[in-house]
Amino acid sequence: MTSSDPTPPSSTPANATPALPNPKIAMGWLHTAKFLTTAPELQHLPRLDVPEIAFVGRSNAGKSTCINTLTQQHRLAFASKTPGRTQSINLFSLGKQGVTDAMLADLPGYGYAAVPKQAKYRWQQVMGNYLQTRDNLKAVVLLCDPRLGLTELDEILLDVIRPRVVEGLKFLVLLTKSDKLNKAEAAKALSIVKLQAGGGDVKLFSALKRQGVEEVAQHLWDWAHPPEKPVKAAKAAPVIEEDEETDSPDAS
Ligand SMILES: Nc1nc2c(ncn2[C@@H]2O[C@H](COP(=O)(O)OP(=O)(O)OP(=O)(O)O)[C@@H](O)[C@H]2O)c(=O)[nH]1
Ligand SMILES: [Mg+2]
Repeated sequence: MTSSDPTPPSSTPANATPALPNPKIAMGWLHTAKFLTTAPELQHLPRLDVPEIAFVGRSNAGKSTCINTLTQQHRLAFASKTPGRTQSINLFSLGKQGVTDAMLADLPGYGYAAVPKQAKYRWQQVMGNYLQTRDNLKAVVLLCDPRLGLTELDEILLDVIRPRVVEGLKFLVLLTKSDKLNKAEAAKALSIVKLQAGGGDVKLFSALKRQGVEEVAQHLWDWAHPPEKPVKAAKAAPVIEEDEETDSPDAS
């Protein structure tokens, strides 16, 4: 390409069609969600090889509601006014035509003061273990009530997953219940949490007003369906003439 060439450089091969965002496809795919299993401990979870996307955050942040909104199913995950409603890891399978190609994981929330110390400790262990060792974990969505911002427990969670984020784990912070904020409050919360999240992706989300729903759906789809890496063309083997006297294909 010369400096006068108006075509910008592209990493997409000329003959490949780049995947365009299509929230309808993403929403249709999310609607296929089905309850798979519930597990109180990591060792009770089935080992899976499809990408898993975990929803984590404080109790009452809106994780289960977010899953229900994204999957367009009212009662898939148990949502409740009472904090601590989700007590185990719940898995929901996704995939069209009965072919499972991803999982959503709804995790119990943390930080609810009324939970006995023993249970809190047990849960921290389960969650830490899950986030550090779940092999097929592909992405983490951290839900946070913007009126609280990222709390100390959220920061601890960020520390736990940081090494995996460095290795490619996808990560998104959702500021939930954004319908409870006016524009100025929302903009302020967004910029504060962006700073706290160290430049990570942060979005406003409201199940009530459906803010951010399609955008988040698209993220989930993209994480579960990364573009295939182009297969490098095999280097053509040098042709060796039959009567050529050489014992090395590289000899010239
Ligand atoms: N106004 C408003 N309320 C919401 C929204 N999302 C969730 N809520 C409410 O927040 C409360 C908690 O929601 P859940 O989805 O159960 O929260 P959770 O994070 O799953 O809670 P745990 O399972 O206890 O960890 C419920 O009363 C929801 O109706 C939202 O976008 N807007
Ligand atoms: Mg829940």
